[in-house]
Amino acid sequence: MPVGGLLPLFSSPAGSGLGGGLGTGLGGGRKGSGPAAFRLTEKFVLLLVFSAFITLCFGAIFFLPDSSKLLSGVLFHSSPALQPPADRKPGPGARAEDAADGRARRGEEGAPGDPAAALEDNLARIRENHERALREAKETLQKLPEEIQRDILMEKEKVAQDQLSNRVGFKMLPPVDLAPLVGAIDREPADAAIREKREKIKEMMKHAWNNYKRYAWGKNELKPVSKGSHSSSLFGNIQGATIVDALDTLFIMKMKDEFEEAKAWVDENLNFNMNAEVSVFEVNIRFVGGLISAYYLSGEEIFRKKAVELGVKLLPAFHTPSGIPWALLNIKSGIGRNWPWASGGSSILAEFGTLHLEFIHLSYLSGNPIFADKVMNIRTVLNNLEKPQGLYPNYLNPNSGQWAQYHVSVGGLGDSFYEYLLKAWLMSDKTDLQAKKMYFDAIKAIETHLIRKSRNGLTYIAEWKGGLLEHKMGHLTCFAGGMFALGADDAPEGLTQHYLQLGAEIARTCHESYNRTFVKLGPEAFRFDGGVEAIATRQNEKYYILRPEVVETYMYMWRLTHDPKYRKWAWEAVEALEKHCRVKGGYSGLRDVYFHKESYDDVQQSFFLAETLKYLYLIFSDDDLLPLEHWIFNTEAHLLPVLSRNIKKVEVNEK
Ligand code: DMJ
Repeated sequence: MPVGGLLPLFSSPAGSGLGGGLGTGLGGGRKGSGPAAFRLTEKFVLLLVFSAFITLCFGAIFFLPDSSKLLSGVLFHSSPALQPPADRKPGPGARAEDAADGRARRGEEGAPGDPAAALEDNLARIRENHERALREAKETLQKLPEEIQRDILMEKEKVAQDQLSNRVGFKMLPPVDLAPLVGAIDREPADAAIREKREKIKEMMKHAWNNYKRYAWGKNELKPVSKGSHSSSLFGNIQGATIVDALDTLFIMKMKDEFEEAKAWVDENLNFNMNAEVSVFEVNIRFVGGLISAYYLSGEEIFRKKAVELGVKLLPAFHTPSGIPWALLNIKSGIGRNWPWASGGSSILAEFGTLHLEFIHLSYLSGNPIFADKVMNIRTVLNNLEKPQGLYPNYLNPNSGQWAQYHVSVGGLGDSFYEYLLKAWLMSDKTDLQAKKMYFDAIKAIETHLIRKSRNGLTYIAEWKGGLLEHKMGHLTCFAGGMFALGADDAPEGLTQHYLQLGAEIARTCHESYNRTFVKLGPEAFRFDGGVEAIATRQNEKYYILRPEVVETYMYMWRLTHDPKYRKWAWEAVEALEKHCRVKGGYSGLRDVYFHKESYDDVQQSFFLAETLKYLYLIFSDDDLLPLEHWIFNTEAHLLPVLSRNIKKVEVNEK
């Protein structure tokens, strides 16, 4: 900077001192001639030396790049070890902001260029840095070496994931081999009576879809009685749950126009760029699962692109010390947390244990192993943990990586974790031996500790609380009949028949829970105590919300045994739905299945279209529609093809 540029800073209004002297000297010519007087050239040299000296001093304070260190060393006697780490050092932009911020907090104006204010700002910033460094050093000293290492790893991973989010979805996704997909489109069943029943179920789908379209298009769900839209907080602000959940059902029912309008909506409106806190589990099973399924069935790229985009959004949920994901995630900020009611802020087995199938496919579809790595880490954590009596408790603390409350359930909070162990084995073309072992070990422990027979011979699955049994079975638990039967073929030690039989017994119990109600649809939970069997005794357990688990088990039992009673029971459910849940504006859940007059809950759940109607349709279809050896149903009945061992599973894009 030129010297002249600095001089005005030091001029004195009185005309005295250097500035004044200079003015006098320069303008006044040779006035003084005594020994104390200087000649003009001497004055000029003196002036130059003096101004150079002043410039140097101020330069040291304000303009040298790292003068803060100098000052802090002098003023605060700081040791180099307590300086903020290099990567935390604020950049030039941050300096200006810090200074301005310091000014604001002190309530000063501080015009730019005012040296006193600048010095003040510098000192404030130095003080702040110093205090922060002290704080951080203190925190670091209190941490164990493993914790420090873990923090570094988490930080590194966050950077890697940020890079990934910027990459995936904007680059070409790798080619996918859709050739082995069989049975996505079928022929009409030969039997006319069956064909007619199947047509009826398709008509139910049309009724549900058309009313959703009429009254709630683009929103999450339909209110069929009040004819409006319903939105659950599970999806944050993400919209269109019914559309995405229904896609594959529309496809297999050959509702082509409806599928096309759903696809167009996804293309134009399905949006994940929003400030929304979502349930990672629900968004995964319905949206990621629905999109992947639609992609494999139709081959339309838009579905794959959206699935991968959403998968990337969910990745920050895994930023926990153990890698066990949070239940809730803000998909904009990437901040996660757990349900406040879940045993001291624990993650829930059925939630973090129900990501595996979709995430394995996301890796395959994106060519990036990060998704598979995340769920394989969950697997490793669970496999390494000590299990009480071989059982998996429902709550796990993501910070400590340890179990919380010992509550075990094959219904809500636990259910689909077991389902995904079995299906991971099947979806891997039976190469994932770890999943197989964990599944069969788990169901062995469940059979020993949770499965009981009622006095009149109904087999049920109770809940286990720290060793004590609660003799209650949820509607959700009824899926387990299908699961036992589906895994039976690969059971160890000649147990195939045993597990098939167990599946049949659970199907029978769940059918009884339907049969013992007024509407012939089952309650949310039923009990085997106080002299009752398969009946809900508490008012808050008497509702039915169009859930699929019972017909899901009928579907597997039908496919695996062809026992006609499963078609009969499925048809009973169809008739009950038509009689009691169908309203002009769609299908509604019921508040009390024992009550002689319908009391509607006024919600048409998206899983009614994704699951209940799909399973019913399959029961009245031939087995060549979606053969079980080729397709895996995720827990929302979305279709994931078996990843044949001939497919090279995950190839990294960037190689
Ligand atoms: C569905 O969203 C899924 O089946 C989930 O696994 C459990 N609950 C509902 C249906 O009841």
